[in-house]
Amino acid sequence: MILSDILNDLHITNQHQGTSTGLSWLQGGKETLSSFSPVDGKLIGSINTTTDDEYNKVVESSLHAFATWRNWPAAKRGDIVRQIGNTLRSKKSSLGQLVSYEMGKSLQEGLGEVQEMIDICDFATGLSRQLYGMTTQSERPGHRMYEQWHPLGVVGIITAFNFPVAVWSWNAMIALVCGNVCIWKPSEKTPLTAIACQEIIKDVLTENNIPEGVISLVNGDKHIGELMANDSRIALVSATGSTQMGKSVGVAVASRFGKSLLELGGNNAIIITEDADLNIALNAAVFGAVGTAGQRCTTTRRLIIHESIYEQFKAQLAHAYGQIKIGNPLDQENHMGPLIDKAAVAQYQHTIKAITEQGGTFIIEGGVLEGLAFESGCYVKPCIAEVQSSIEIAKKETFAPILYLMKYNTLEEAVSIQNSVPQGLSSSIMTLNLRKAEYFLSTNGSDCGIANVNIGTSGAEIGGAFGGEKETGGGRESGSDSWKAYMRRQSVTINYSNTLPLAQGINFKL
Ligand code: UN1
Repeated sequence: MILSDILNDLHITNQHQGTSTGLSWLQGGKETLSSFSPVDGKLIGSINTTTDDEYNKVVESSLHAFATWRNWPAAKRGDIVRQIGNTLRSKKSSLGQLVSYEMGKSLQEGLGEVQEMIDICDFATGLSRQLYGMTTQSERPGHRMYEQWHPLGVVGIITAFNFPVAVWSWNAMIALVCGNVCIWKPSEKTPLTAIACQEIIKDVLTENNIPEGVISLVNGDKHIGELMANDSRIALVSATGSTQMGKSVGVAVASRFGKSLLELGGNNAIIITEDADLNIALNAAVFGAVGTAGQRCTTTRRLIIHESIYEQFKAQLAHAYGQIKIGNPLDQENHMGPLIDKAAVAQYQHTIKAITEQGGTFIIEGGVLEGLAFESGCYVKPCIAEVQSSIEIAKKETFAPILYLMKYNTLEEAVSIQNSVPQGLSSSIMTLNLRKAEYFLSTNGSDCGIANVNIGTSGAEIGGAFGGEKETGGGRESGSDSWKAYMRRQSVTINYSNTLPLAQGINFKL
């Protein structure tokens, strides 16, 4: 990878403005944000962060753009999203490499993330010719009732470092075809991939004479996120990140009667039954636990294994962990790259200590890797601990490759262990037994937003509604009818008779 070639292809420099109202880049304040790669610790570039003044300019320009954009036919808006998808196709390699270098995920996963963006563009383009409302029967003669959907206005999108580009696109592409305008606040840990995305769309916007302010970017720390959460000009705030962050955003938005869409922490488990295909279970567990170095909200954190196959599976897992290659994620030989930064490493170490203190036993030890290849200080070993399902630390989400093994006897017990955590994002069962699979999917089964059979907990396709229950926040993004979160519903009743009958048979005469 030659960084300068990639930055050139993406039209970004290593000294870039960090605020855009769609077509123009604003000056930025004195504060700069530097992006260091967790891969080698090197500075990739610095940007000027958004000032409060600029933030206001961006919101004003968004409101202005909304007045025009909402009147574009949805299919025409879809055509813009189609063009964005095509540009992403041509930039997939460069953007995928930059994602991998700035965030630290493997190149395959970096490319996969850009593919996820392309997929959502296709989905949103098709959706732009749908956005269906329903009709219903009126109780009154000569009346027609139906539902229609209108855009909300300005949609604020706050994203996390772990999916620095895809999660923004799930929100933005759907919001756009629905007729909204978007303001994106990316993670301060991955500002350059965000700038690259803004540059990619800028070309499409310019070529199509799109009003300034349809897709904007603001950059900075949590202060900018707080401005958005408290700003009544922003109709919907869609936030992805920790439960703690989501709680403060959710409360602030609710206190001004705004809408929020929260996609927060997960603590995802795979139940491995005695009649599972153990090869599938093994691959799913390893990818789920070490993929993205354990930094997906869908990462597999807990394996709940039937006691009759527990020892056998444990041995297979330990053997598989022995094969994992850790190192520069751009080298396709490696399975796992670094954690995002040293604070994440400290959190990983803290959790390892807590596991031992709370009675867990490591079957694969963790530790921070040292040496020339790991000089960023962000590389850690994926580890596995055997624990009692009730220990406190296993109920928390640590964004790191730490996997807990737990034993169960009955399926009811396994499901109850799975559901015993505060989070409710993704879940999975490995079984070739139809009854067990259906029990897991029944009302008595998994309480998560995502429930998979013979698939791991991560790697969802964009076509389903993505999100989870409980402390995961309850929001749904990307596929299915998630678009409804980006629109307001209007119930319409039309009287085409020549009298005015009242509902509920009320008699009112003048
Ligand atoms: C996230 O970690 O915030 O299902 C999103 C998955 C990916 C998205 C993860 N498609 O693992």
